[in-house]
Amino acid sequence: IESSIPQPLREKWRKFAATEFSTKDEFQKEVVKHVETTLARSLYNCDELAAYSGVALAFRDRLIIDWNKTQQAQTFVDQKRVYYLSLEFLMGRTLDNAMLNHRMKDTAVEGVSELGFRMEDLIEQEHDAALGNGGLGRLAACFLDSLASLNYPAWGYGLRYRYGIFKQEIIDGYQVEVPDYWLDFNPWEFPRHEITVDIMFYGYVRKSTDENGQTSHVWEGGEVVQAVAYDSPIPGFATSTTNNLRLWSSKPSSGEFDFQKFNSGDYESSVRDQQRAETISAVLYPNDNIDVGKELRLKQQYFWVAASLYDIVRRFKKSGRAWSEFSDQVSIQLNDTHPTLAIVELQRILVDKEHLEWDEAWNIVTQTFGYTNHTVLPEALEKWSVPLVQNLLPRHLQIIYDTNLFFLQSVERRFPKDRELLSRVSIIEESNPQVIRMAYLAIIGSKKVNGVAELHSDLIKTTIFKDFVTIFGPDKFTNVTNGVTPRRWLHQANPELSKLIADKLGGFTFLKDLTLLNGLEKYADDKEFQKDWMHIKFRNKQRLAKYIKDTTGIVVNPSALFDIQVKRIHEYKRQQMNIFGVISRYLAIKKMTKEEKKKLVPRVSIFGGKAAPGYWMAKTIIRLVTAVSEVVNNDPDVGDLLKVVFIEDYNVSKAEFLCPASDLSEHISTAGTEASGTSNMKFVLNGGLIIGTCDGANIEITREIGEDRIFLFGHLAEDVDDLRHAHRFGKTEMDPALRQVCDEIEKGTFGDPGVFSGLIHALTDGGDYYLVSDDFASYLATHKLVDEAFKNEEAWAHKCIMAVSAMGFFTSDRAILEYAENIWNLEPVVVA
Ligand code: BZD
Repeated sequence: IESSIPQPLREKWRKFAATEFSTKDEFQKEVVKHVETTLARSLYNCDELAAYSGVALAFRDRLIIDWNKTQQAQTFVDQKRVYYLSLEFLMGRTLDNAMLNHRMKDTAVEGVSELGFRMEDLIEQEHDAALGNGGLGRLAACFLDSLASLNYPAWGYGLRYRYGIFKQEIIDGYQVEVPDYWLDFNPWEFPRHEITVDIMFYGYVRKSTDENGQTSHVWEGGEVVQAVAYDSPIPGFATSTTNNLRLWSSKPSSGEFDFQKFNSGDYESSVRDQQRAETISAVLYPNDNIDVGKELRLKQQYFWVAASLYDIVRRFKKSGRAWSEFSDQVSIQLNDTHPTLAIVELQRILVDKEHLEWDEAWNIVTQTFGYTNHTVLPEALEKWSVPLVQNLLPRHLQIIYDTNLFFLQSVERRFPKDRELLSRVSIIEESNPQVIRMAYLAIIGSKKVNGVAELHSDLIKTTIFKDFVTIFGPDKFTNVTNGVTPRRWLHQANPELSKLIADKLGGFTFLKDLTLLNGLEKYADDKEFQKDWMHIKFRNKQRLAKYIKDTTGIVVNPSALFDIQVKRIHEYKRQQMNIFGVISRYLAIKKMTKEEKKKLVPRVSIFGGKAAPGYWMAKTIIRLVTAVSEVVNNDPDVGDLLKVVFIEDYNVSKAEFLCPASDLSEHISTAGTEASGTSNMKFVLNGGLIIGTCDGANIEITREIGEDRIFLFGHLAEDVDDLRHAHRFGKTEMDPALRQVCDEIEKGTFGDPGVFSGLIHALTDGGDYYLVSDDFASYLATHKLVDEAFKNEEAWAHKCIMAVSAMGFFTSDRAILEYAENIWNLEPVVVA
């Protein structure tokens, strides 16, 4: 308030308020101004990077104007805001999205072309913001887009990693990790050096008693690190609403960086202190769906959570409301268990700092949080060792113990004498050392818990969280099926298809109401439309073929069936089954007569994805793919009938040209293991069909688009336990086709078989945990059906069009509306 301009002077300010460019000329003027002044370059010295920067800065100015307006409007109406806490935001590039959301891309394209540049080339200059691993991080990014597009008052909170997910290089067929330093030039972020929070670690807890005899806990004597805010504007599509993504960066707190040491010449130790502080936000952990339990990761979690909560509470306190109104003003969504400490931290603030009674505080806490679960895989469920937490966050451990005590007491009252139940639901697992089950803490501290697809939400209720359904009742547990933003994943990634659809539907309104796609149904039989449709697919495939040629030297035929599996490499996602299937096809081709070959549909099998650096099996899968590609692509018996490609460094901007270029994509996880999957949605939305298991969102996709427009195969989730049991205790024979594949690998057809022995072992003595052998026959048979179907281009086009027309459900707008209505109780704020 003190920093605002006095009332009588404001007219002057308003007179000179910044304005948005709206014509090509105004846009060009802005670009040239930024190149010449902000960048201090000139028309004699303007390469593509400088031109990109000029364009980005011109659009950034527009975003900022809307961003300021939005923040003022949201503060003025003083309604509830939602805060999305996520350790990952996999944003990808910003410029193209900003131009499209502002509906100014055509103007800008023309504008830069007159200045001597091609927009495609400028867009390519931008580094991906890759602060995430995979689906969970990308979901957070899609949700931010939808929140802004639907005018919801929402902030994202995360960490500003200096290094995002590593860059993947393939060297001699193996993955090599290279650091991703992305902050060299990032026009989209604003350092807020004045917005800082001091965060404490370690130390001890002292009990103090005040004059009224009230005791309270004081946590002190620890090490302090400073959090600095960096803000990025998040524009909505065709609206002024521009929300904020606030990422925290760590540095030594002003008291901590020891000037004494520096002054006395002990530079090294003073620099070490600085580095220790900066390490917290230095690097994104590159593991998805595996919990490693490192102290630095816990530090990251607390650092980010504590800074965010301090900020949220500070904003609430400015409103001058009573604490009882906190959860009317604030909803906090926990993206997986990574921010679960926020529950403990809010309780600590309310009890230790604001001196509320425990129960009153706990009521506020449990009305504020929602928890989204993204996995049932036991190895991915976070557990922190008690001694680790005791040392790093001694007061938080006390609060966790008290929370657990009160919770177990209430369970005991309702289910007397059920010791088993108590030990099953305790937040503390009695292992050695004891560990804290973060998911249990998240459930107990939240109002609602949701899974991310129907099957997944059912599974968590009947398996890992079953006891909590008994205790809290079924209404606490709900489903919000994931979605993807059609702005980035259709309009931006596939502009020609978006335009074709808009021509039929009478404009681009479908981008904001995706159910309008059902208007395409009536054109599914239209031969002209089918031709246009397939022609766009062909051009997208040509573009990918060119990329493959340029980056790998492999020549692929754009008329072949493009079969794509791109996602993190994981045994449960079964890329191994895919490459075994490719080998099987290769062996079949080797035996074919000329006549048989003529009838075969040519295929290009495309793989892409990163393996966690410590995940040896995943790395071996990559090595097998590259080994098979070397053999198959150079075998003259095969020619165009089969090509195998591994796309290096799969990321968001590569997904943007891969999704539009698939005929078939693979979503083939062992049933019951993939919580939802979101690339399945992106591929279908872009007019590709999918081969998949009855898992995650595949099931709902099938329900929406119809069974004959998807290639489903394999066992069901309900069969999995029995099948695993049979592998462990019975005598199971390996599927004969898979046996042949293994024999071929062991013969050395793809190089030293020792390299792949782990993969073979997993199928045999390893008990085939992911049921590759059980599903293999049905997988191969289904691929045969795909081949047959692809031969009839009209029927194929019909399927694709019908599928797209039924994809309206899978927009992230629908998901966000469900969160807003069923979990957050959030109303939009329209910005004038
Ligand atoms: O979340 C993914 C699931 O595996 C997908 O099925 C689902 O569609 C998406 C979105 O809900 N989970 C992840 O991506 N998980 C991680 O990346 C992750 C990262 C760190 C620690 C644990 C998991």
